[in-house]
Amino acid sequence: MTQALTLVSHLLCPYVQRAAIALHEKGVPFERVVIDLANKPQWFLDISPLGKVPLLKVHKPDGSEAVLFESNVICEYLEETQPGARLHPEDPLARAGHRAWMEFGSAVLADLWGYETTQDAAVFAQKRLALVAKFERVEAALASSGDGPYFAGPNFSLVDAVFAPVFRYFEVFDGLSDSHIFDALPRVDAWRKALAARPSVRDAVVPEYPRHLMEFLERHQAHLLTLAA
Ligand SMILES: N[C@@H](CCC(=O)N[C@@H](CS)C(=O)NCC(=O)O)C(=O)O
Repeated sequence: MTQALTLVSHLLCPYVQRAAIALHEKGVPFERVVIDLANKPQWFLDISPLGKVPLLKVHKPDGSEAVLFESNVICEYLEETQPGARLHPEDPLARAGHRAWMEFGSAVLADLWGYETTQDAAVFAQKRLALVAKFERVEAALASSGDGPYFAGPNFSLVDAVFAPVFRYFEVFDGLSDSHIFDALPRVDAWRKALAARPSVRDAVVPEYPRHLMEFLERHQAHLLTLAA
């Protein structure tokens, strides 16, 4: 049964991008409503238990509406209910492993938040090291998970949908000043390039995404900006 879907979004949010990528991969049409997190509308606060995006509004055939929050929960719901490409492995053990790496992607985003918002050079250096350590773990996981181009080999999965928005940040950051984070991580480097070329990944953000991210860095007076050549 088809149900109309609305993804409540923010232009930069990496968690929103997960759901948008999954929807694109499955070829499922959806409406996107973009809100300003600095000025959250009351209707959004009323339906978002944590005051966070993404939300997925599911319009039911009887006219009622359900609201899902938490990006990974939304992705799992889409996987269970929507037609199109399967984005999880069939094997339960492999599927559990993928879910674990999706969680790992959220831990990477927590370090990234500090990396991109801090004004402090020492905190920045510490977050950079934390990111390198996490990407080294990813490099090791890729070594045992297939020959690419995606996380588990030729088939795009939800782990790819989680990491693509992570890597997108570095397209902008490394344009300011090369972080060299991926220099010794050839598998991660090849993976991020394959993800950047994927249409669902490209289309998960507006073309003005780099400008919005630069404005975000300026609003935070981010240390990253001081590294620009
Ligand atoms: N665990 C949540 C995290 C979502 C999240 O942190 N969203 C951010 C934007 S990227 C947000 O809405 N923050 C609320 C705010 O900035 O006030 C998920 O996976 O959906």
